[in-house]
Amino acid sequence: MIKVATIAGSDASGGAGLEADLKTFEEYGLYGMAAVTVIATMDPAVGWSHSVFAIPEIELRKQMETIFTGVGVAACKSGMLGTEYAVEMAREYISKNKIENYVLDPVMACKGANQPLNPELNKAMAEKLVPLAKVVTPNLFEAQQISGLPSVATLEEMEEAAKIIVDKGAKSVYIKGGSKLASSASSKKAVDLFYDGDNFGYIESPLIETKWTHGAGCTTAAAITAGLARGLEPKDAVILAKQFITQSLAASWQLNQYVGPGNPSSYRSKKGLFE
Ligand code: PXL
Repeated sequence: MIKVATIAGSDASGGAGLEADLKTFEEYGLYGMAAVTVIATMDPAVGWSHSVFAIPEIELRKQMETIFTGVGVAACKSGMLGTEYAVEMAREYISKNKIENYVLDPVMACKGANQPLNPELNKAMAEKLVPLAKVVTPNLFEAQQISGLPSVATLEEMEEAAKIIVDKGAKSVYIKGGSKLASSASSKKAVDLFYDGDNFGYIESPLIETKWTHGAGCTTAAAITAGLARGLEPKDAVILAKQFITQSLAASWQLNQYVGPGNPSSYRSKKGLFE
């Protein structure tokens, strides 16, 4: 059995965070483990407003020991880290254990949750984790934050940001323009950019018009991690992940009046995956 891990927050509502990661790992036929960094909860009495509770450092370290020292992994990803000690600990365990297949999903805020940004934490991720990553998976906002560019909203700006992120030490970067890219509404395409320091590759899919996209970023990064664990090259892992998330969003559904996730089991049931 191929073992993989996520270092991420728990989303009590199940669509994002480590719950999305573990569901995705399962679809790829892998054995998934999780180090929980924070617990995110949503208050039904207050319009689904989010709270984030950080797991204390000592408990996080015990989970990292369990996973990285006690078991070992073929690949891992990080998602919402929430504290500077979680960033530092991810750096420590990924470098100490020489994890080559590390995917950094630089989660900076939940979709729709009016969470304050934490510039110090974002800076720590850029400095300590970007250099260790085989693939970094920012959306446009996160690409702008990591690159320091004033704006990342066009294909040209995505290329510029991608170069800066690879210059910071990442082996490759996958910037998700998705539905947010200025041109996507008119072109009806979700366009992303992959860059490995040599070539720019545009990865496109039909734009899936759905409101129910909760967990799409987490699922995409988990699918890339799983592809790497399965021995795919980064670009191939990204191309498969794009197909996986597109199918997942095509099968998205409404969970309650506030939110709806994709359906990560849809790709395998329709197209098969590593059978
Ligand atoms: O989608 C970003 C995200 C990541 N991780 C956790 C979350 C969310 C958004 O809800 O709850 C734990």
